[in-house]
Amino acid sequence: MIADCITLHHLRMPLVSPFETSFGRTDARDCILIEVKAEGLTGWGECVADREPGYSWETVGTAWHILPDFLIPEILGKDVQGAHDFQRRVTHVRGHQMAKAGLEMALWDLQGQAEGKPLRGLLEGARDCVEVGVSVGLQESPAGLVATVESYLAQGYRRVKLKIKPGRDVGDVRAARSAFPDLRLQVDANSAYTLETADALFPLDDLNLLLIEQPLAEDDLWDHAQLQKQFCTPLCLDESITSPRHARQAIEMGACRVVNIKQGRVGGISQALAIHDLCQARGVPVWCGGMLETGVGRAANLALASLPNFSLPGDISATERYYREDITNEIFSLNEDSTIDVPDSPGLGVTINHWALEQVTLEKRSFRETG
Ligand code: OSB
Ligand code: MG
Repeated sequence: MIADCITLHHLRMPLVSPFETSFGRTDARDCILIEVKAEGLTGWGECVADREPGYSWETVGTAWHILPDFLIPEILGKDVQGAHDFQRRVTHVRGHQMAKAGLEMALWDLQGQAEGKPLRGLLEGARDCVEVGVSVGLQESPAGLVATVESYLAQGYRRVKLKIKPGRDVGDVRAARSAFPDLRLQVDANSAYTLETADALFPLDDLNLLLIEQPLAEDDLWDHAQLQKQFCTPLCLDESITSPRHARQAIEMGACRVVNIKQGRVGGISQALAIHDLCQARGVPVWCGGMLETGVGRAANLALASLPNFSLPGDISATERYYREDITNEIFSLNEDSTIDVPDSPGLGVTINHWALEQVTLEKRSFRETG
């Protein structure tokens, strides 16, 4: 398909409650929504880079530079044949996975609309609803954490992830575990420890956790392998896995036993698929991580999570857990069995609420084919 106009929308959306991790606290989430017009259709993608380089070195600012200067020129006015052709055209751009992924998502949306197939169909997803959990940020106190978890359980979530950081780890997790002895519980440190300070996490091994996510630095597969040897609980990597090659090497090295897949972090849905297939072939379970997405990114995550080796619940919560008002007309809600339905309309299966989009747009830039 030949794209004739691409528009970037820089959004800042207020969260229903602040989200705090080991790298910081946020009250409003930034992202770039990417609108691609081609042959009378409009595809949407979400670039999940944040305002600050806390989770990843990519930011709204880096994507706002890389998209217009290097990625958009590779597709505007060119006959791009789907995601693989897109990846081939941008291989000379090193890194910038989130910028690439946002654009690739819009191409999937266009392809699905053109073929009259939902993204789940294009990806050959196996399920029409997927099991999900909720990611709970750092709270004021262990008692506050227990109350927050309780409110999510009341909403129907059956798997909970707790954010931890040095000084707010074993005490918090013990409090949650003793309040909810049978809950499917896991933790995420977002790279807050070193091999030395991770000794503090040893007591977690006795708390029956599904996994411990990204305890060490994002560029440190080797030390994760050393640490995994000291734990019975599976380590899961998030930040460290930015390509199918890293996934393979992490598995071969024993740096993790579970992989968190985020299409944004790995450079697009095509790369997420490759990691899914590789992990499946090696018997490594995967699950779909989240980046507090709008309805656009959430729709993509749900389609991805419908693939067979997504065997653990994803960080894909209902719209109301994040936003009072989303920029899609479709709202995602939690079913009684802690699942969310996968969209089944063509493409991503969501439509934009242009009025809501306008309310949260800080800046907008359009690029047209001039040739
Ligand atoms: O590490 O998984 C993470 C949100 C922003 C950045 C990183 C992470 C997260 C979450 C939230 O844990 C997942 C979600 O509900 O979208
Ligand atoms: Mg994580």
